[in-house]
Amino acid sequence: MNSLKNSEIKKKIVEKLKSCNSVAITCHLRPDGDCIGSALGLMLSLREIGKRAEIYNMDPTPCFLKKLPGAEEIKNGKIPEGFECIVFMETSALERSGQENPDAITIHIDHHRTSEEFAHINWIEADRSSVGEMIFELLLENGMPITREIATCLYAAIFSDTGGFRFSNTTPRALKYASLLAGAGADPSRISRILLESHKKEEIFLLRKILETVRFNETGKIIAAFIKRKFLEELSLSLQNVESESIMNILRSVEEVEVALLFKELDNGYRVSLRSKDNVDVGRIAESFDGGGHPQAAGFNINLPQEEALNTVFKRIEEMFPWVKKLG
Ligand SMILES: [Mn+2]
Repeated sequence: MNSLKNSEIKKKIVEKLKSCNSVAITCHLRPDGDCIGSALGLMLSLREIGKRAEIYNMDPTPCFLKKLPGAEEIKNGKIPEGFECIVFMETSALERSGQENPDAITIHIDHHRTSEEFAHINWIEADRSSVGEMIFELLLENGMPITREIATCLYAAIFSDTGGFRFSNTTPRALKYASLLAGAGADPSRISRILLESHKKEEIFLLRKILETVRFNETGKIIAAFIKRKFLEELSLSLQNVESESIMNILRSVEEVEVALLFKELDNGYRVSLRSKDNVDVGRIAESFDGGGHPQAAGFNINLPQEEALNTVFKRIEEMFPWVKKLG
């Protein structure tokens, strides 16, 4: 029944997009590869059919994603008036876009299970690997253009949210779509170089500093590391330009580890990113701290000094998932 409903929603979305002359797309705050790639893919496809399509994000595009086709055209700031339709790309809630409630037809496309149906049309499917997969399906099923550039952006989106086809959301469907996108001109080797091998020299020195902060809980099943502001200052780096996914992957790569935590120091407290290996639902942990996310990837803010923050989060995870406290 749900899939029938979803296919009707998809039809409605395409009808709406086709009936509007101008479409603005906006991503969630701290945009990642999935929402940027998806927004670009949709923008470029709409332009192919003669629409005025633009992306307006409140937060800047991370450096490594600027190499994706069309990324140089992403605008920073509020969506100006005059767009007939606005697409919210995996923003979960209106607030997570940083935008104000617009006077336009709104569409919300997301794969977060805690997503709110705040738009006129909401297409939310929590079992999707990425919104990249959803946008590809939307274009494919409706005969919308999928050029080499569009395929590149959507492949990058799926690649990004599946951790390079390694996480448990790497479903047969995600792989099938990636294969179709490669067939449409996306270059897997080039895209993985863009997404995984675009580090600046300074980031290697930053990694050395971060690894010196590594801590484990007693059983070694939780690993945590810190990005302190002074590290960034010493290397003239800014947090938004640090590609932290590869740091998370290094933390996650320890055999016993079930949950990896990265504490990024803010003006007040820390932004905590969580990654898991299937057995711990980190989305639930983040929700318990008023954050959000997926079972494998989530985040929240905590306003406590370093040690207190670390102990509070360790304790919460051990309370919610008591087996994490047991050895073996
Ligand atoms: Mn996503």
